Amino acid sequence: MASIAVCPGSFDPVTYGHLDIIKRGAKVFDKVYVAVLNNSSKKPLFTVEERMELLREVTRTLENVHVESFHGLLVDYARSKNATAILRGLRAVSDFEYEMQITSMNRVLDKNIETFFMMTNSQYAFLSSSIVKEVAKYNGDISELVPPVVEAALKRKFASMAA
Ligand code: COD
Repeated sequence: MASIAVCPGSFDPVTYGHLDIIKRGAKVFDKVYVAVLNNSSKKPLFTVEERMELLREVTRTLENVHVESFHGLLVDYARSKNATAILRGLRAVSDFEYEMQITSMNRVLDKNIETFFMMTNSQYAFLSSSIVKEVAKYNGDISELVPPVVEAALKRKFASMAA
């Protein structure tokens, strides 16, 4: 039976930290669905379509990685893909409490879906989409934090907001 994992997140936008987890996950699982949360209660910088497009561009060479969006419960989406694993990244102790909460909740909702954590590559331990947006907003150098296509999209987004 093929091992199928879902790697869920907001990805607003995708960073080298996310990409590191996705690439490593793609070596472990037969198929990885990168699933962008479509949640109208949040106010993201990029639309779901824009976030998916950026993810597709940066994962283009990974044949077993598929980018989709989902709404509602993650476990329902995972079941719809026949996934038995949820893949998450862990940066620091500060991530732990939140991750423990959602992992425990998901386990209550579906005990057949296991969550797997990968420690971030130490060079990306400080990296988050929020920090990237903050630096990009004030024209700081983000070239080591996000792929070039994401850097360009951020520049365009902030330029259009300033216009
Ligand atoms: N290095 C390594 N990993 C990283 C880095 C980094 N620098 N930055 C982020 N990551 C990892 C995160 O730990 C995460 O695993 C993944 O990349 C995505 O990150 P984000 O920040 O985009 O994702 P979140 O935390 O916003 O995702 C939240 C979910 C979408 C998983 C959650 O809200 C959800 O499941 N919602 C659906 C509703 C539901 O089912 N609720 C019940 C369970 S609470």
